[in-house]
Amino acid sequence: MEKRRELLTSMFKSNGVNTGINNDDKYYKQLKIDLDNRIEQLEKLPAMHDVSLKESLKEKGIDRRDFMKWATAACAMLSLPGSFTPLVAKAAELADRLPIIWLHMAECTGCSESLLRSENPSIDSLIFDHISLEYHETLMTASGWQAEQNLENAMEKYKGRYVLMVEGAIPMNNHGEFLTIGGHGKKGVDRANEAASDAAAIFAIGTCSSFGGVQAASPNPTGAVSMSEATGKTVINVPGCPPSEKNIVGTLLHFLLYGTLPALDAYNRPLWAYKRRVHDLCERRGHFDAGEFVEQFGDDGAKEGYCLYKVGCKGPYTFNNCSKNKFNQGTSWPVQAGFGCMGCSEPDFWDTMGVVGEPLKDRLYQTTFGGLGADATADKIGIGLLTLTAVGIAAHATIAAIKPPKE
Ligand code: FSX
Ligand code: SF4
Ligand code: F3S
Repeated sequence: MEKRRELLTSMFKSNGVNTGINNDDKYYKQLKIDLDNRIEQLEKLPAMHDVSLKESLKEKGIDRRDFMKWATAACAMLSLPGSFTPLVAKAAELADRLPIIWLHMAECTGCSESLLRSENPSIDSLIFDHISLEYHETLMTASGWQAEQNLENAMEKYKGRYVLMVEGAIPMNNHGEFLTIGGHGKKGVDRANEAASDAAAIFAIGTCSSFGGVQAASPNPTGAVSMSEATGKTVINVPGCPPSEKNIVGTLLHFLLYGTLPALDAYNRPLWAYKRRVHDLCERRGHFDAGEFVEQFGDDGAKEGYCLYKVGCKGPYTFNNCSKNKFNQGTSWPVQAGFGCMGCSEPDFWDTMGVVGEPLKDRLYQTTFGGLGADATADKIGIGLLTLTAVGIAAHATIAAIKPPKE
């Protein structure tokens, strides 16, 4: 046990933030050496499960070929060259070497459901089964006092080495008493701070934990805030209401592989998942460019699969990889299902993205982003902060009427 402890501690020593953006051969050569070393270290740790990932995939009828196909896709998703596929596969197989504590705050549990609710278990959900999940309120069998005891034990046993994943926003009003958890009635804010103080890394899973989400929507009666605001810690945000299973498992895989924080955008979202707008890779984009829009749900344009901008799609303002990776094992995503993006991975989207089913178009949202407004923000972030190609929505004739924010 002591050996495991030492190894984990040395692995978690951050060697700086990996920028992940470098096409240089030398960079990838060095990266390969670093990741090989990291995998070697993980391999030395004792497995936490009796059944290996290979065995549990086999049991569910998933053969090696399918698994390697999945690893190839995961490799591309993490912006790694194809030659890293065996390393990604190995990291997934070693996922049970990393102790994870998963807390629920104020939320709907949709984030966990996103990962676990599929008719046939996906490779992503099987990997989630395979990780060393020391505590997860909705999945563990213990309840009441026993559950609380399990959490205390896990935090003590893996002090400084566990990964903390948090779902849900943290209510601060009434001294935090809008959320109490467990038999001892511990406040959510106290639990969050306690668990955060000894974590090796903190991931906010979902928009609620990342930015406050629906709980923090105006008038925010409970004073709900994000995990980073409640704890003052560096938190990697994996927003989406819910985020896709790919983004949740990808976040874990990235940490398994690198042991460091990923490259982040202005809102602490990993660039490998959130660097592009939903709009950039949308399958209806050709219709947007051609000015072919659904005017109302159920019309001929809807039957033709036209662009959903005029019926409220917020894809041009939203950074996420849904249009590329989709949900439920790549089955579908909101726009494919015929309903526009609601902007669910953006901060304060309930308050800033306007009416569901209506376009932002020339509406002005002066309260967001220092008064720039959401339209200006889409361009500013798209072109400026994240240096995307200059396909700002203002360039498109159909919405050229966007007005600058009023003084
Ligand atoms: Fe929030 Fe996650 Fe939305 Fe729900 O728990 S991001 S309300 S899908 O489930 O936190
Ligand atoms: Fe797709 Fe929405 Fe952009 Fe239209 S506005 S192309 S539906 S993301
Ligand atoms: Fe959310 Fe829009 Fe994707 S609503 S799930 S970011 S398509």
